[in-house]
Amino acid sequence: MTAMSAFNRTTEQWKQIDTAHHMHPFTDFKSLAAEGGSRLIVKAEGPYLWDSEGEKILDGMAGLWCVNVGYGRKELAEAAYQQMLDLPYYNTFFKTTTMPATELARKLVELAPPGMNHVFFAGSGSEANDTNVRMVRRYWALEGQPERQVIIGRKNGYHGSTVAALSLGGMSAMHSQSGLLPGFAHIDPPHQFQLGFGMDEDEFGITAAGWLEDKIREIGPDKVAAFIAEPIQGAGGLIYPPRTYWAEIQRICDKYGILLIADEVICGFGRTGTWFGSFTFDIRPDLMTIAKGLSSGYQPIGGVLVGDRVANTLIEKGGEFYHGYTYSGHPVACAVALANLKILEDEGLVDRVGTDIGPYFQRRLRELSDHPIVGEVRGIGLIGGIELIKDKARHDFFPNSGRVGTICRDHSFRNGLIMRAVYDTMVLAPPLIITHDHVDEMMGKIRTVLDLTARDVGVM
Ligand code: PXG
Repeated sequence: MTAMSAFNRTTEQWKQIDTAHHMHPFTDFKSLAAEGGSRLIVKAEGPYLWDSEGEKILDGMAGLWCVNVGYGRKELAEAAYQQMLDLPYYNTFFKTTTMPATELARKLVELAPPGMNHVFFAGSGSEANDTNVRMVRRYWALEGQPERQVIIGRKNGYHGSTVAALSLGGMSAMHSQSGLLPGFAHIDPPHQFQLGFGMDEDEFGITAAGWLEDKIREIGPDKVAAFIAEPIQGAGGLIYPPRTYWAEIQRICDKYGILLIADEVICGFGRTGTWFGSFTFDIRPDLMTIAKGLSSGYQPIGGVLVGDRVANTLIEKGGEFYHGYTYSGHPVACAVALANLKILEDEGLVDRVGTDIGPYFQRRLRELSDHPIVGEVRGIGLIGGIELIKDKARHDFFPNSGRVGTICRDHSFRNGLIMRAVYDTMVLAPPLIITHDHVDEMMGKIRTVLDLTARDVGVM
């Protein structure tokens, strides 16, 4: 029995209604309908999902990179229930606050890198990145340099789907449909396997970071407001930074005085084996975007952790900041986020990713490197990518990037494992609670799926 059992519909009926009325995100509506609609997911426990046909699926993506504490956590349901009884909603706009929002702000500051002492809450990662754009431009206006407008991001960077967030991001397909806003620029990501193959890693890291300096010079340093990047580029294909990359990016940002925004929406809350990707890669951001793992996806919530440089200016010189969302600091979302952070701490889940399950997952993942269709395996902690390639020896990629990735993803779904395909890179970001046995189960399935894919496309 689930809460929805009362509707007493067949899977077919659910699918028909869904196809008739529900426009899904990032979906070709017509071809989804032609395929008979979506798979209906009905329940979940730990790292597993079940569909309406009773099929059990290992969720290698923690939902959408977010269910860090795994499914079925009663503590989170109870936190929501109790907060809904006490105070289901109140805003934080007009000289009012709530206990969950206040305590969550305090807790986040405790976890954040030193010098980040404030939080601005939003409802999602996209909204939080809109907040970043507003804050960065306001900061420079208050500092007497209003011409500093341009924010530089990276090609294939993903920062969300609102118009400002897609402009920060570097997804050309999104730009072409929705209109890239003026005042945004993009540099290539540090994707060594594609852009610097055969080069010394340290040298490539410096070269790739240098693309930021080139872009700053091209635009004019007095016009550049900020640089935004994910510590590890997630939705853009699991692009793992070379060792020297982040230190050099940091040096360039410092040299030109531009603000550095670390988008921690995927890397935050334990994914890389520390609380934030900024710790893993020794980044000193001025602003950090958070969402996803903040509540493990149990409630929609995001935010910006604001460093002292920006906060002091906004507070001391800014007057009223005309910005906020109805659900900024939503008490139920904040209560659930607090309960989620408590689980991460009490169960030592972040340390476990750093010292136990993360290294095991990475070691097992790298064993797949010997497979003929696997070009490169990369990642850290519980985030990993497997880039598929047509001919390893000749470093030949598949034509029509994304076609083979999709074949592989479909095989994976059919074999009871959710993997995400980004172009021809297979991506994994499982819940942080997975065990060694789960990892073994996952690797067994992946090998089967790689074999099937390789056979389909003539690599084996
Ligand atoms: N920043 C990053 C780094 C993200 O990965 C966002 C911001 C936006 O967050 P919201 O909460 O507005 O979605 C994201 C979201 C995918 C996929 O297919 C990835 C995301 C969202 C949807 C799909 O990999 N990341």
